[in-house]
Amino acid sequence: MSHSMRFIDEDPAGLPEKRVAIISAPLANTVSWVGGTEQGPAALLAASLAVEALDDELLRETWQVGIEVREPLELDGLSSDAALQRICEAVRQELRQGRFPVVLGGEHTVTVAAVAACASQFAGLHVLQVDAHLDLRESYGGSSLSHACVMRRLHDLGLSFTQVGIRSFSPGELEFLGPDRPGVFTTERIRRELDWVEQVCARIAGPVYLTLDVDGFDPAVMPATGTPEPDGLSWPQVTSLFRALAARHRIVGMDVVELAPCPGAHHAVFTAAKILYRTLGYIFKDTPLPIHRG
Ligand SMILES: [Mn+2]
Repeated sequence: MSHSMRFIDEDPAGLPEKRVAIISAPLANTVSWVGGTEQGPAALLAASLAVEALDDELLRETWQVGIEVREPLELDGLSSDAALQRICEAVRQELRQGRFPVVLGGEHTVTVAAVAACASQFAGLHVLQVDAHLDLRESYGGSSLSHACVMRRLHDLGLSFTQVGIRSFSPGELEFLGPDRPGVFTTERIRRELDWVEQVCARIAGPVYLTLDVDGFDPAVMPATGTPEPDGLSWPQVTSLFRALAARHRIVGMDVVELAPCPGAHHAVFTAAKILYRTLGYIFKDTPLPIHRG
């Protein structure tokens, strides 16, 4: 698939400000089951061309905040360490220019690099993870930089985090968290505790980094991922979380990871593109837009 240099089928070139940079990081070094995440960024960008430029909830043309798509990072043949360094540097560059970085995976490991870049700029960074999995393993498949270890690596960096949509974990991960797990919102807990969105927001004090592993969604909504776990989050659940989060907290960076396009499920890549557009809409909800059209 050729790489679209646009997100949403509108040309940002003439806009006075470019506030968002989309960085494709098609890393796929530690796939556990079904592969294809290296095709995720190109598929999401291609699908975005079919997403309506007028956001149907916000009634705003969010693309006018200025969303630029970068050339995909060249990660082929690199070790995970070297790939993460490249991603981290790319995110740093955008932050230096005051841009909001969006990283498209690729496997979830890319988050380690993006968060490290954001954490060096924003003190007290909290990470909000939407995911079916805790990703708290010390190592997995012989690698400490496996997608299954992402949140453990962020813990090693001393960052606080909250995990939403969880429904798959190992005994060792539970042991690591201990008996009380206030920061883990399983889908079962979300059903029981109706104020879960409020609870998630109340855990966060400072700036937030948002990492969306698409397998947090229910597989009916999002089949295009390596390990589709049943009983996942719905579109309204995810949007209500992101809406509240953006209204109450400063989101300083985000990623969409683990998208693995599969034949016959083009609704899934469309959904991934649309949730990114909607989330940017929430984040830049109060930014004045330069163009008014009837
Ligand atoms: Mn996951």
